[in-house]
Amino acid sequence: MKTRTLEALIFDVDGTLADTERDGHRVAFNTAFDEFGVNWHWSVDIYGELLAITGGKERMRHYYENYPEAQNIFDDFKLRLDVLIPELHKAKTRHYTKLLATGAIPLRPGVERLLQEARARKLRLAIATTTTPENVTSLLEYTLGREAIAWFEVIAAGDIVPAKKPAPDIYSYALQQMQLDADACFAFEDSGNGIRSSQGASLTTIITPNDYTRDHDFSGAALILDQMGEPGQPFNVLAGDVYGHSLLNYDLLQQLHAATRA
Ligand code: XBP
Ligand code: MG
Repeated sequence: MKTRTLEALIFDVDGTLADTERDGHRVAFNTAFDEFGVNWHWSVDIYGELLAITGGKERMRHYYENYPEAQNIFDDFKLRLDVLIPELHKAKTRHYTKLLATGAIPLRPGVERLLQEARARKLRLAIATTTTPENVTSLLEYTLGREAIAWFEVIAAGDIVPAKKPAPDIYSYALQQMQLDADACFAFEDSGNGIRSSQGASLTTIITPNDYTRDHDFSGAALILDQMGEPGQPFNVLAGDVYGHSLLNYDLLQQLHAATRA
């Protein structure tokens, strides 16, 4: 029997805090390809396939190595792949953060409400994501305000660990930085790779899937909700017990945590 109280919430970013992939990352990749004269274009459907590979640099290399149409590219690119992929990725990050600054990508329903409530109830907050650190700080700045970056005592992101999700390393890193055991925390994820990572670090995980991830395997999730819910916009429960609640709030988290300890 575990005895810990709930102390911290650890959030994935892309797909969980905001729907960033289709209209954010994908668009920024395509703009970077255009900027570099690379004749690649990632459609909504192709990008959905490519999301199986986490990390933008890894995703571009995977595309180059596995999609026949990606080979139809200038020779210099093939010779300088190891240099050009990081350069393309830097440009992509520039385009992505510029896009975030326009306010084009809002937080998903209930995210700000839950973060504010967690802060008021003195839960500790952290982030565990494969995306580049400045993408995280930009998203927080342009949705919640610059001061919100400091709400998170750890922002574990990008290349800080060599093995990206689905490896557990990024969650293990966040736990280690916070000096917390997994059973004092919940993880929040939206994808199959994400839950494999969080579960690999022994974290109880709550899933809010999106259009790209709704058919993923979420076996072992504590709860699957279509979204976190707002007053007047309750969540739909896809799996798990919500103890009569209609919003993902502090009380529901406490009840869930007590149930997972029993
Ligand atoms: C997010 C990702 C990221 C972004 C792109 O996965 O896979 O790679 O799509 O970010 P998760 P970068 O939500 O599971 O963390 O281009 O900055 O790598
Ligand atoms: Mg995600």
